[in-house]
Amino acid sequence: MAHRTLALAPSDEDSDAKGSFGMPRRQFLTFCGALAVAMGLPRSAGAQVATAIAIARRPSVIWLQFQECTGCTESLLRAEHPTLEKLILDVISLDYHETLMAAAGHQAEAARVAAMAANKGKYVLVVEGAIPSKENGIYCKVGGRTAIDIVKECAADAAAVIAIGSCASWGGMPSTSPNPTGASSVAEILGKPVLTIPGCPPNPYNFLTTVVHFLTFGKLPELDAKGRPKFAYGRLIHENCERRAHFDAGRFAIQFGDEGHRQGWCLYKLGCKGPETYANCPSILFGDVGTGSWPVGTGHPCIGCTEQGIGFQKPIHALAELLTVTPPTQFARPAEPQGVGATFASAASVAAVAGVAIGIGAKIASNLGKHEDKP
Ligand code: FSX
Ligand code: SF4
Ligand code: F3S
Repeated sequence: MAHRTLALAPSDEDSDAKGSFGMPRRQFLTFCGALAVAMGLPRSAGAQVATAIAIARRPSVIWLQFQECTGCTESLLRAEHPTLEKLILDVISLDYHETLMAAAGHQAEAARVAAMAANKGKYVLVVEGAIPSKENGIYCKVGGRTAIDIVKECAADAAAVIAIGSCASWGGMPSTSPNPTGASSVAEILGKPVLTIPGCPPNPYNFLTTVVHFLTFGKLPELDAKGRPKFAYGRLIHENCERRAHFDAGRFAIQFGDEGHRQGWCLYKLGCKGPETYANCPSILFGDVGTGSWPVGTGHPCIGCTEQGIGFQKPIHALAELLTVTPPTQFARPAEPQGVGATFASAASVAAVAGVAIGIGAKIASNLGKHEDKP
């Protein structure tokens, strides 16, 4: 895959963003309509989104990496279809990114300082990875300076701060007990809330949609109490899951590889944390490889990677807390064969919820040109 060459040219001098990203105009407009729907707006707002993307100055982005596995960056760039990373790298001007930039050592540090000076008060700071706070932060240093120093310096003149991935959002895997380095979230280090896009790794569409919202409306999207965009984290996975009808009908896989597992039944009894995890994974899918491309879709229980206190904390086999369960008015017999006997209530709710939500994912994926559409 060809990466964009990182440059320090002022972001508003680049004309790449004025095109329609290699898509025919009509396909681009349809794609923007899908992005608008993903933001919780009417599809008709797609025209406004398209105009904003086409004429907006690409915001300068300073992307820092600390205690992490680079999975956030990988998920952004490893989409099979080239359009996704092209879109992301065309709507932002990625002016500092240690993994992707050609510069190294002092040159790289100079690039960061120069980009921040050139875009003072206007750049978006994206932080990937947790920040160690024990022993004055000595467990993570870049260029001889602690991650604490760097993130504070970079946040001071940023227009917006985005914590990408669970590590930056709430500490993630590095913060699990006994947390020897004192791994902390960006918000904890800065002492103020920031926008968070949790997930290990996070879904790149949620980053793209957040940036597009910023470009279209000049402000960040509406957030929940944990700093997460409501358009992406406003509903439980359990509400959008394509296996929900099996949950409501009492059809569960009990062991990996058993008949229920092979039939695609609900994974709740294998420890699926979908009932207590807020994320849109089943709706927007991962990797542009088609339907079922998300953890539960592949037959693995959701581990709640977006949720503090659940992902990497709660054992995979432990049963999820059922946060919102509205029982259907009638239940199918647990022994009912797959696809037969689902209740009217469960079938209707799955049709309504999954139809809309999965439709968005399918639409986005198909608009990127590679997807076997659901019937
Ligand atoms: Fe890795 Fe990112 Fe997980 Fe963390 O994603 S995929 S450990 S959330 O910071 O690189
Ligand atoms: Fe889907 Fe998991 Fe809920 Fe079952 S428990 S319906 S697999 S999210
Ligand atoms: Fe994570 Fe669960 Fe989604 S494990 S990727 S929140 S399905």
